Amino acid sequence: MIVATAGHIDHGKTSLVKALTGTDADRLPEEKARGLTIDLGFAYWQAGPGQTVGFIDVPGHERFIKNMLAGVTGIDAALLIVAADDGPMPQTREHLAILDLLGVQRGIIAVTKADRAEPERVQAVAEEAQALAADTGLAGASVLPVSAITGEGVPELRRALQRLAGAVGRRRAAGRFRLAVDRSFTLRGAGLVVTGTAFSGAVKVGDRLLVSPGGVEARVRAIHAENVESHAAQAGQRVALNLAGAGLRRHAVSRGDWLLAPEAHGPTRRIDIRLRVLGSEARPLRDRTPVHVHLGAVDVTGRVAVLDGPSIAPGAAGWAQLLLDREIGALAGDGIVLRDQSAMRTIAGGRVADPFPPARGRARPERLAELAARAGDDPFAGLVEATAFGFDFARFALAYNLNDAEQAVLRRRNGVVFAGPVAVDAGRWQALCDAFEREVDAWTAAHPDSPGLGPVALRRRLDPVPPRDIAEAALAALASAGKLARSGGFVHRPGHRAALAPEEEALWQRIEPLVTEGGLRPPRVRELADMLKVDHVQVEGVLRQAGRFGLVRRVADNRWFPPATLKGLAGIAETLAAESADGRFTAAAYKDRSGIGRNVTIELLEFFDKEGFTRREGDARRIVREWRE
Ligand SMILES: Nc1nc2c(ncn2[C@@H]2O[C@H](COP(=O)(O)OP(=O)(O)OP(=O)(O)O)[C@@H](O)[C@H]2O)c(=O)[nH]1
Ligand SMILES: [Mg+2]
Repeated sequence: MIVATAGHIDHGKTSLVKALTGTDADRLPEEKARGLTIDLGFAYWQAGPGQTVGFIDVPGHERFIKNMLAGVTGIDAALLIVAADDGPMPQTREHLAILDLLGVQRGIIAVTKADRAEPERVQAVAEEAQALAADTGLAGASVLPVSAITGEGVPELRRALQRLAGAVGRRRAAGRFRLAVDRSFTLRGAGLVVTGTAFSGAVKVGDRLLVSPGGVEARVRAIHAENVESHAAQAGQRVALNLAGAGLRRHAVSRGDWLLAPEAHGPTRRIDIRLRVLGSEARPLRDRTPVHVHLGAVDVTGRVAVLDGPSIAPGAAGWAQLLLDREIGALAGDGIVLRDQSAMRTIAGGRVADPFPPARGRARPERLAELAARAGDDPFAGLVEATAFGFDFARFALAYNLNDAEQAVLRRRNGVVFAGPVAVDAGRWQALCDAFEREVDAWTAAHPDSPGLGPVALRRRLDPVPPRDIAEAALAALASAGKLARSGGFVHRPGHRAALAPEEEALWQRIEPLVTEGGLRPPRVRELADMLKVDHVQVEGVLRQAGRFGLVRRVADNRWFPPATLKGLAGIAETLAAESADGRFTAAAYKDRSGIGRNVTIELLEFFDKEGFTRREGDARRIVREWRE
C-alpha cells in the first residue's frame, strides 16, 4: 500500500512519518536547514508479513503544491494531518480538495501535536477536520489524535494503518506496466536509477521499456521494490529501476516522464475529461480558460474547451477537452488536476475519459454520449452500445491499458463483431451489411447497364453515412462471403457483368481480341469499326461500357488500351528512366524504344502525366511513382 501525507505547512507530516518509520524523509540539506519539506520524501514501514506500507511525504508549503501533486497521484490512501494547535488551514483544504479531485477514497486523519493542546481543543479540531472531509472521498475516515514528540497515539495509528492496508489489499497487476517517474539520479557503478510509483502492470529484470512521451528505449538491469532488491515489481509499489540504454545518455529521464511497456506508449495533446470545478471557485470555469494541467508529476500548460455549455459552475461537473501545449502520456482513468494560469490556485480536476479524442465534432451529442459510456463501469459494453458504427479497438485497448489477455477476454464477448480495426455491435454490423447489399441491388435495378457503384458513392447512399474504416471492413467481409464483388473500382453482385446487354456483350467478345492482340499499339476506334464492319458509335459505346469494368482504359479520344498493354508501356518508361543518368527520358527516346509512333507516344505520355505516373520537366519526363492500374 502506498500512502501519501497531506496537510498544511509545519503541521507535523514529516515528523509523523519519522515516528512511524524511523526515517527522516527530508533528505535535502536545504530542507534540514529550513525545517520544512520542499520535495517529496519516501519511507517504508513493515505493517505485517509481506505487507509494506510505502509513505510519500509531501510538502505543505503552497509554493510546492506542484511537488505535492507529483506525490499523490497513483496512491492508495492518504494520511491527512491537521495540527491540534492551528486546526484546519488553507493547504489542509487545498490538499483535501486535490485528493478528492484525484478520486482518493481511503485515508486516515491524524490530529497531530496533541501534546500541545488541551483535550477539548484536540476534540474540536478532530470534529472540524471530519466536517471538512465529509463531502470528499475521505468522508467517514477515522480521526486519531497523535503526538510525534511524546509518541502518544502512534500505536493506535499503526493499527489503523494495518487495517487500511488489509482493506486496500494487494493491487491487481492489471494492464501493461506504467511507472510515473518522480526521481532520477546516477549511482556510481550502477548508472541511471529512476524511482516512482508503479500505476499498473508488472516489471521484471531484463524487460524492455520506453521512456514516454520521448520514446527512448531502456532495459531494466535491476529493481528495488519498496526499498528491497527484487527480481520483479508490480502496480501499487514504490519502485526503483536501474536502467541501461544507448539513448538514455542523450535524453535525460526526469520527473513527469513515464517508464512503460512499449505497447502502452501513446503521447497525446488532447484529452477529454469529466471536470469537476471546486465549490470554492469564485467564478465559473469558462471555455478557453488557460490553465496548468497536472497529471502525476507532469505540469503542462494548456486550455480548457468546455464541451457541454459555455462554462462549468463552481461545485458542478461537465465535459471538457484539454488542449495541451505539448505532448504528454495519459491514459483513461488517470487523475488530472487543473491549477490557474499563474499556478496559484487549484480550480478543478477529474479522471481522463478519452486520451485520443477525434479531431472534429468533439461536442456533438453522439460524442458526449460516447464520453459518458467511456467514463462508465464497463466502457467496452458502453461504447458498443453508444456507437452506431463501432469504435477502433486498438485505440480502445491502448486508452484503457489492456494487456493481451485482457483484450482476448473482450474479444470473446457475445454480440460484438470485430471487423478490421473496428469493434461493433453485431446487430448493427448485420444491418450495415444488409444495407450495402440492398443499395447495390437497388442501384443495379435502376441502372442495369451500369457496372455498379464506387465504394464512396455506395457509402454515401446510406443514412447515416458510415465511416470509411467500417464501410471498407463490411465490403471486404461481403466480398469474402461471395455476396458482393469489386471490379474496375465498382461494387456489384458477383456475375453482374452479365448485365451487359446481350448484343453489347457479343460485340465486346469480338473487340477484345483486337485490342489485346494489337501489341503495344491497339487500333483506334474507327479502325476497330472498319475491321468489324460495325458503326463506330456502337464500338465506342461498348468500349466505354467495358471501360467501366476496368477492361480497357481510354488513353486518347480515339484510342483504348487494355490494362496489360498499359503496364508494358509503363515498364518501357521505367527502363528508360533507369538507364539515364538523371532519371529522365524524352518523348523521342520513348518513341524509338516503344515503336508506337510519334502521335501515340505523345498521347500516351500525356496520359501518364495525367495519371500522376510521370511528370513533365521541359523536354523530358521523370517517373513520379509506381504504375497503378
Ligand atoms: N510538540 C510537537 N511538535 C511537533 C509535533 N510534530 C511536529 N512537531 C514540530 O513541528 C514542526 C514542523 O514539523 P514537520 O514535521 O517538519 O512539519 P511538516 O508538516 O512536515 O512541514 P512541511 O513539510 O514544511 O509542510 C517541527 O518543529 C516539529 O518538531 C508534535 O506532535 N508535537
Ligand atoms: Mg514536511
